[in-house]
Amino acid sequence: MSRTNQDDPAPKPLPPGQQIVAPGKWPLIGERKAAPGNYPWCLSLCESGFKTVELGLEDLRAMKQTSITMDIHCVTRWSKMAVKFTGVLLKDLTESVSMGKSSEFVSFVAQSSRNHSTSLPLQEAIGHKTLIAYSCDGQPLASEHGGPLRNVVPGKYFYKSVKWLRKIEFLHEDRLGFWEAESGYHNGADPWREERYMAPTIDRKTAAKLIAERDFSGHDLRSLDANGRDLTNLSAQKAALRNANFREANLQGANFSYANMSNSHLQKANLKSAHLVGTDLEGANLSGADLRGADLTDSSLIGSSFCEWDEQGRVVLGARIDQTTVLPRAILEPLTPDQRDYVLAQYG
Ligand SMILES: Nc1nc2c(c(=O)[nH]1)N[C@H]1C(S)=C(S)[C@@H](COP(=O)(O)O)O[C@H]1N2
Ligand SMILES: [Mo]
Repeated sequence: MSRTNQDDPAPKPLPPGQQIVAPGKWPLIGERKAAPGNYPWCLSLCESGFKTVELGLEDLRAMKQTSITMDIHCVTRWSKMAVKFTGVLLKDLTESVSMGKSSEFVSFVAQSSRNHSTSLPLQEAIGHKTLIAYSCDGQPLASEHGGPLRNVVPGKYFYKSVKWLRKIEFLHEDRLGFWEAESGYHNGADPWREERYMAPTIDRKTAAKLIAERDFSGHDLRSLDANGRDLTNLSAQKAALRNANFREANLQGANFSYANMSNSHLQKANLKSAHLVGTDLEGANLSGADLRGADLTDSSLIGSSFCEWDEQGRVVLGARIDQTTVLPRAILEPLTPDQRDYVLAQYG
């Protein structure tokens, strides 16, 4: 069909597999606050062979100021469109302190108790208009969202944007960031190419053994492929199962308490009477899963899906949920409105 009405606003482009958060919502992801440290805030710029430069917030405010309106895309499938950040472009910053010329990579380091950081090739970071931001939508950046200072990288998953930015290091060789090293997040982070995860880390033999024993508890099995497997009564407490594929698997009575199942694929899985207590299900797809008798108390559901619709808005794949499914109202709050409405409708 051709577009005839010239006044129609162009549809907002959303990368594949993302869903837009409810208006006014901005989920809090990862760390909630900075580690204790020295104030007033300062930003260190380091490059081997050069003297470290320390800049206060006032120094940054005195530099050329730029505002960028960008879309936030979290790897766990939520997007927040058109957020305006204000600060100093990495390009302008490197020029004003004459740093970075002899380096290929840049690492953004947070003031965080786990030494959180992320990195990018320097030219890519500059090309993407990376901004060292101190304000958001005209207000000082809120501390839970990284205030007083964070970097933001338009056109990359949001894990490339570090909260409580304390240090920028210019490097000859790349140094993987926290999520990239700890959780297998893809170092490229291109949302249009769905660069969410690196390849699986476990070898096939180990995976086959654990599947046969039906005991995943405490193991790191990210990106595991268990498509269609019979894993009745599986024991998987506290397992790391990010991006695991459980499509159409039999998981009846399985125990996933406090497991990390973010971005896992659970379409049409049999989850009858499964324990999903305290489970991280952020970005997980539970469309068409059988959740009768399942307990999802205290699970985290930011960016999760329970239903898929066709273009006409008809349900094509909906989770089976009834009075025996334990899904406290409060945990449904971070779902998109259409997902929440679907779930609530199942309770009648
Ligand atoms: N210091 C720090 N920065 C971080 C993280 C974190 O855990 N600690 N998480 C990253 C991830 S995965 C995302 S999606 C965004 C979340 O930012 P928000 O909490 O402001 O939404 O911060 C990124 N930067
Ligand atoms: Mo994220």
